[in-house]
Amino acid sequence: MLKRIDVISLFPEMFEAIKSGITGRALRDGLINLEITNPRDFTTDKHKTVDDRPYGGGPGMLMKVEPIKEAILSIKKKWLSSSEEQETKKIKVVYLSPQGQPLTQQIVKELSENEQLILLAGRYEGVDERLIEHYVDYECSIGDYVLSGGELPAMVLIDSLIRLLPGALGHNESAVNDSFYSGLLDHPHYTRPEVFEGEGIPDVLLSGHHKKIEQWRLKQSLGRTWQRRPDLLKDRQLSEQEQQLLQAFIQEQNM
Ligand code: 9WO
Repeated sequence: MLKRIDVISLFPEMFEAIKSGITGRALRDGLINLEITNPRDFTTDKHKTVDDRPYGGGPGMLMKVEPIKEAILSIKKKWLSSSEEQETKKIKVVYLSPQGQPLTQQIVKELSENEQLILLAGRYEGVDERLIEHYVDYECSIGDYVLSGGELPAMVLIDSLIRLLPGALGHNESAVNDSFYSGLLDHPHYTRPEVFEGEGIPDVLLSGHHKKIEQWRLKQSLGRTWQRRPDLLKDRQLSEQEQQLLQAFIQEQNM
C-alpha cells in the first residue's frame, strides 16, 4: 500500500496544483505523504548549476547528473534510517518521459502496490542515459506528445495513484463506477434541467427501475467503447449478457 511519494523537480511550486479537490483532501488527511525535492539544493557550485551541455553538440541542455543522483540518494537514505524494514525494500524510481511505457490504469494499480515511490520530473532535453540505467526502475509516458517537463505527467500519475487509496474518495465518488474500472468507457450522464437545448433525457433514467437503469448504463458503456475505442474490447472477454447488450446497441445504431 502506497504511503509516500517523493518527487524530484526543479519547479516544486508547480505541485501546488494538486492541493485542490480530492487529491488536496487526501494530502491534508495524511492518507499519503508527498514531498518535493529540488535538485538545485544538491548543487555544489556558487551558481547552483542544474543544466549542462550534451556531448555531440546540438541545441538545448541536459539536466546535470550529480544533483539528481544526490537528490535520489538523500530521499532513499532518509527512509532507510527512519524504518528498519525499508532497508531491504527497494524504493522504485519512476522517470516520466515520452520514451516511457504508456501509462494505463493497470500500471497505476501495480505502482500503487509499492509502499514508496520516487518520481523524477525532467526538464530541458532530458537526463543522461546512464542516470536512467543506474537509478531509474521504470520509465513511463502519459501520452504521445512532448511537454516542457515531467511535472505535469508526474501530477497526472500522483492524481491517479491517490484515487486508488482507501478513503481518498468520499461516498459520493465511488471508484467502482470509474471509467476504466471495468476496462470500459463511461456511459452518458444527465442532470437537471429535464429539457436542455430542446433535448430530453432517456426515459429509462426517469423510470426509477434500478435494474433497467443499470442494464442501460452497461449497454451504453459497451456501445461507446465499441464505437470510440474498439482497441479496449480486444483485451476484454465479454460475458453472455454483455455480448447481448452490445448486439442490441449495434442494432439500434443501424435503425
Ligand atoms: C525536448 C526537445 C527539444 C528539441 C529536440 C528534442 C527534444 N526532446 C525534448 C524532450 O523530450 N524534452 C523532455 C521534456 C525531457 C524530459 C522531460 N520533458 C518531458 C516529459 N516532456 N514531455 C514529457 C512527458 C512525460 C510523460 N509523458 C508524456 C510526456
